Amino acid sequence: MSGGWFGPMRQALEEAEKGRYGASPNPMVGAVLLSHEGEVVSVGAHLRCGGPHAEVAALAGGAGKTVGGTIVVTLEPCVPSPNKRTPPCVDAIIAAGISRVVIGTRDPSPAMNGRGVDALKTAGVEVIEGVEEEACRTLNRRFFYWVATSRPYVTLKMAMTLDGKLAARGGRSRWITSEASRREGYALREEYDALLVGVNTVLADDPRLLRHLGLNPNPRLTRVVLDTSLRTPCDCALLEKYPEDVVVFCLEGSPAGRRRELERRGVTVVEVGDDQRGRCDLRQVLRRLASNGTSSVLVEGGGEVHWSFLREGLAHRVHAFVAPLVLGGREATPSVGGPGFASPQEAVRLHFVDVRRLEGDLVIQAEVQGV
Ligand code: AOF
Ligand code: ZN
Repeated sequence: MSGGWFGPMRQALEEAEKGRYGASPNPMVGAVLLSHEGEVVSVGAHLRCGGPHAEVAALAGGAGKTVGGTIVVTLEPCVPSPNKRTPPCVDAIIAAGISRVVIGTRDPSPAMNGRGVDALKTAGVEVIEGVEEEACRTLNRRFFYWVATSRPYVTLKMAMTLDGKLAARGGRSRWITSEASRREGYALREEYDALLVGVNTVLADDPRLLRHLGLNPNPRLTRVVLDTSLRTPCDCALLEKYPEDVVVFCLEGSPAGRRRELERRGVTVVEVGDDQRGRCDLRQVLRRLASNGTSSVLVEGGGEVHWSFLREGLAHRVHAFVAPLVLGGREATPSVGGPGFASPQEAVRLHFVDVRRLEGDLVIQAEVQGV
């Protein structure tokens, strides 16, 4: 029976993609409205957090043709809840006289899970579940992970030479990869809620860590520095624009004077415990970010930070740009530093999900196994 809903659900999934840059930390959701006769009447997507939900957008486009119709939606429609920014979709669906709702996957949020389905059934609406469920869950893997663990989904972005170096001996890294690769790297910034670097990257590269492409309706995002002893300079490029979006994590007992200086610039300074190796405890860092609405983090170096995330099992994906260059040098910065593992058996295992050529570079996307 659910086979007949495959086509409209694929269309709803395509619609959902329109929210890729704006929906977060809400999930991406798409909806297709079919008339009583089974014709596609309208479609809708959740384009930006705070904006109309996919079902409401689809219903708005089908005014006058909703009675007795079917709405096909990638995620279970929402019910009233105290923290919501918009009115519940279930009410809008019932008020529009829809007689059937086809759902890709349930909403994992405790406030929603199963309640949308129950409310619709109670109102006499037919509910069909689990159409293209895997694809609907994969689409929002970050949202599902964030809801399940109260930690953000983490991707490591690396721009390296063929011999795995992020920078030459002496620290220079501009530019290793092609312009097209750098542009794809910038596009990633539009998709994640937060960017994160180690203080050594701030000191070596002086990055601004801004969104440059305008793909996301929100030009601002959380920018995070891991800085155990508060060495972030107040005159760094990172603090030139939107310093109030910057969060610096340091160890307890960091210099109070430095803390005050940064806070005067508008920066949020957060003390966390140490990870028993003298660095900030990443679990505390991630929990704190998640509780402030950060569902995904893009880590942009350096090698020591990459190592910490991988060793702790807190990185989920690697997006690597590999340039056809060899820098060599045992002092050049490796893409993953730290002490390393003692044997291949201990190595972090990944699975290549996409490998592409891009203007002379290779782009490799890999998922970390077992996290
Ligand atoms: C839907 N359709 O298109 C989306 C849903 O703050 P609000 O009002 O935007 O509600 C956010 C919650 O609604 C979000 O956490 C998730 O549980 C659900 N998202 N639900 O029926 C949509 N984006
Ligand atoms: Zn909704």
